[in-house]
Amino acid sequence: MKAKGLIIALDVTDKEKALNIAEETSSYVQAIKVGYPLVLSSGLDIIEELMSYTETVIADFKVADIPNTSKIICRLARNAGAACVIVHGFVGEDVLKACSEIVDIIVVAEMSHPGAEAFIQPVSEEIALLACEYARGIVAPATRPERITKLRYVVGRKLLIISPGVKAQGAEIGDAMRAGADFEIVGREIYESERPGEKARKIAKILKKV
Ligand code: BMP
Repeated sequence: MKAKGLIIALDVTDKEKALNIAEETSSYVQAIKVGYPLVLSSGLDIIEELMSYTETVIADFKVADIPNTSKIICRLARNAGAACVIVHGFVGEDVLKACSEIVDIIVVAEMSHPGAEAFIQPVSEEIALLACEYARGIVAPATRPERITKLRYVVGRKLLIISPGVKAQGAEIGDAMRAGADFEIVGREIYESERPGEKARKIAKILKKV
């Protein structure tokens, strides 16, 4: 994954639309993040199809099961072509270890929605510290830039920070990167736009300046 920039969250449920958006935005995004909406509607093979438009597909399966089941999920994603898999950190060290033996993982340290303040935020710094042992990166919330700065302090330069919550969830483009993130994840702002390619181009231009 190239050093910094934009990740598109391709949460559409129509395969043709997904492929069209991937093609239109391919010059401006460093990676495509796919999750349950697209994979459950189009099948796991969509990952390989998307690789015509990007080097890096991130499988956002927010894996949160026992080590054995988590491993099976990671293996399926890796064999389908995913460069890395997003795994929840709160499930503990044995799960992170098991998953990291199969594929590169990115660990959810803290989520971007308001409800995350109740249960995950109080332990997010511990999760980030644990991630340093097993992960390539963490997920941290663009909606709370001060938390990104704190989590960057915890992981140092060792891990990538990828950050969702931009526009549709309230953060402005560039907030997360200014606070210490490497990548901003943008979904609806791009895929619901009339011209996704043009929207991605504009966002990428702003992020480049940051
Ligand atoms: P949007 O820009 O449409 O809000 O999309 C954000 C994407 O990031 C979605 O795929 C969502 O599932 C994901 N995400 C998030 O919004 N907050 C988190 O804390 C973790 C996520 O993976």
